[in-house]
Amino acid sequence: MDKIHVLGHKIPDTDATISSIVFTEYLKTKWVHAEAYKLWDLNNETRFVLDYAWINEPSTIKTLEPKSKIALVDHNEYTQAIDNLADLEIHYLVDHHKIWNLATNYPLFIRTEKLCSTSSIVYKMMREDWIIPSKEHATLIISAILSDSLHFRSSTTQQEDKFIVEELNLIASIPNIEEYALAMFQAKSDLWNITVEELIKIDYKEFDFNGKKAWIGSVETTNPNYSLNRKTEILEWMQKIKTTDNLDIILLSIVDILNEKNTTIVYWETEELIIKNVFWIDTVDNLADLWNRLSRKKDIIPQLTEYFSK
Ligand SMILES: [Mn+2]
Repeated sequence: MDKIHVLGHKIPDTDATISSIVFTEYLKTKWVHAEAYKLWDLNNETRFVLDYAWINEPSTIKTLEPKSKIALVDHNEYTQAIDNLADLEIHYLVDHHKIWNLATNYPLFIRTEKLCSTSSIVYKMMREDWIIPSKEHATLIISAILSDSLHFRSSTTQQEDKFIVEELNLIASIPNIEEYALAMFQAKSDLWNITVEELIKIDYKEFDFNGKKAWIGSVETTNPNYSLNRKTEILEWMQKIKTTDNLDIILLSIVDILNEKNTTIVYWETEELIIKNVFWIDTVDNLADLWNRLSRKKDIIPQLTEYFSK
């Protein structure tokens, strides 16, 4: 049987990586030949989590042979997927994002739910089939939930996600979830040796808003001032990226995890006007205070999508 390549999104984060690992395990219990891959290097938080759980990093691929069989986890948009997605056969999709431009010529398995992480959904599928995750995988799934929900701070968090963490910790036995989450966020905020370019590209996604090309970045951190103090250099890099990638919109949110506050760096007048029209918020010195809009997928993207569909 052909192998199913299980792929998370570009600029892999903790949930994309972990959902690809645990969904691969799920497929294996169904006697499906599957392997998880990542599309790029992992961030410090994901590395920390994999080390803690004693799990190896998936290997990296950039493209696959045409007609390769794949599973998409934690994304479904072309702009965020493996480069030659159009040449591949999508056999599975497990996700918790908006559905935008996915179309196939053949039947496939799709499962999406409004849970805070794709890993929560994979765990539900395991539970429905009476599959008990190993201690290592239970640790991973808890970590993905804590990461995507910013330890339940994000508006995407459901009661069900909290129950899943409690239930899985009977297996994982993480002594103190609060301390563990903080250690994860500190690993993610360990930015001292990275360049400004790496900083602004730490977690970005590209979107197509009705023909407008948008680049929406997010730096989730326990130390927002480190990024905000580099605003001038960041703006220079945003200008470069906007030109080279031919973008219509570029925004970078600095998300203060502990104080639950989003300060967004707004590149130029075009973006200022959008922020004003969409959120009724004025930009001062290239900074817009977006309050507690912590979640890109729920508090930013739907509003922008609606604005550009008019
Ligand atoms: Mn996710």
